[in-house]
Amino acid sequence: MSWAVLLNTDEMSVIMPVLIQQTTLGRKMAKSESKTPIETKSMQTADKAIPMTDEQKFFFDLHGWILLPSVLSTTETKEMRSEVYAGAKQSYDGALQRLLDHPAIVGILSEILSEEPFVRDDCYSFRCEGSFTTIRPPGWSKLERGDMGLPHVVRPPQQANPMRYQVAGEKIFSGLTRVVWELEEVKAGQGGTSFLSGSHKSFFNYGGPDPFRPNISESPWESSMREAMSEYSCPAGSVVIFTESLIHAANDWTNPKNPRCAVFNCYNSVWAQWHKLNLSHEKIKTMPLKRQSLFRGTWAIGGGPSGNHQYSQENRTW
Ligand SMILES: O=C(O)CCC(=O)C(=O)O
Repeated sequence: MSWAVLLNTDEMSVIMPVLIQQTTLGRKMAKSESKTPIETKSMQTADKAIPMTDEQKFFFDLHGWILLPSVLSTTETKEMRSEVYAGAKQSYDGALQRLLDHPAIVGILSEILSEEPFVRDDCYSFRCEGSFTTIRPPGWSKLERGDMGLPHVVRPPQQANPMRYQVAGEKIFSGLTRVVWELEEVKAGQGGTSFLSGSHKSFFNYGGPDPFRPNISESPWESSMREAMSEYSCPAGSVVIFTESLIHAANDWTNPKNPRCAVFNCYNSVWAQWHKLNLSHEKIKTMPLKRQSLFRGTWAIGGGPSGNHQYSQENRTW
């Protein structure tokens, strides 16, 4: 049995290793490669969710993010990367579509965005909010982004709202949650997303003039907060999961060896929505039935005895 080390690294050192079973991930990925679930209409996608471990829960709660290295095989990574380089703007088509409900993230998202009674076989217990891809060549500047690379959150963690990170009854609710698939190698300090670990649970505001502002602009502590931020190194085919209640930022891509090529997918509770979905019914209908359920309507009670389990044109997120 071989093990991969799940590392949260900064430039100089390994902060904390968390073990995941590499053979399990490898076997399941090989299975998904051999099938083409995108073309089938089966209820189930090819693989079974891998449950979140207690160790992953501990570090996700502590830091607000975790990294799962080398989740995708080299072949799978190459295929998905070439789709992004060929112009894919979201992970809604081709091999990239498999990332939406990859077994390595399904167990984790079920744990941090749902409750046990709502976890079912015939639909996912969380929603997909949307997807985008990015290619950042060496020399790419964070100033190209609308937010100019300012550290930000969905809503300041001190404010009560349905997007926020919470823990109650020994249960995580991560709120708006981001899953980043890194399809090229990332080196700490050379342009991956950076995180102010623990800030998702901060009781105090980050010092700007407006407590409702979701970024740290005009905070006199900007440079000390940036210095305290963690970065990660990972091989191509790794995935980073973080709560959007965590202060995080985009950074200049300075790695001369390769561009950043990443897929950013966003998830939420089936009872909450932040982003308006820009995805056609025609596209959703090409997906396996269970994958379609990621885009069903955002509600819990009412709507007939069958409940909110299946996607349809009438029961979709807008
Ligand atoms: O582009 C990045 O590295 C940061 C992404 C980001 O800000 C987000 O996912 O909310």
